[in-house]
Amino acid sequence: MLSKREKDLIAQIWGRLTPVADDIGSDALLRMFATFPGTKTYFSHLDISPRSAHLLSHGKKIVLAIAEGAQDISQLAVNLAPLQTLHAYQLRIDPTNFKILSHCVLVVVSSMFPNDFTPEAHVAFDKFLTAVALALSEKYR
Ligand code: HNI
Repeated sequence: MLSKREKDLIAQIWGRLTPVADDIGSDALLRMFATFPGTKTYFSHLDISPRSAHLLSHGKKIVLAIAEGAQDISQLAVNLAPLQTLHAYQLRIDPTNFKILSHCVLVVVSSMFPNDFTPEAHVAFDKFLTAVALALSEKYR
């Protein structure tokens, strides 16, 4: 459960992240592929080499979807409903991977915005990304 202060912090930081959504998303994906190579199998139809057009555009989509979720965290599951369906029924992504990618996003944000990434912001971000991963996992049962 996020406090009002934590929700405000998240909205504030995300406002700064969206202009560099492709950098954040592509770096998070690269880290996910490097640390959990099995995740690459879902992307065999795309060029996932560093800075490739596919990687940047896919990374941007992911980050913008998370940023949109941050606008109204109380409605996260409702707003992510189309993505829940896509990932569970069409793409058939193992839901464990949502936690992995969320963690990679956290790592990238901390390294790109070290001054904003206070312990308080860290907790708020971690809680929020955990909620995103959980929301995306909801259609699996
Ligand atoms: Ni995910 C497509 C958001 C985790 C594999 N994914 C998308 C799209 C968005 C998105 C947005 C584009 C939908 C569209 O075009 O309509 N993905 C998210 C979010 C997370 C996430 C917010 C969680 C943090 N996706 C993952 C994970 C994997 C994954 C963990 C696999 C390991 N996603 C995919 C694949 C596609 C995809 C594969 C289709 C890519 C394509 O273009 O063909």
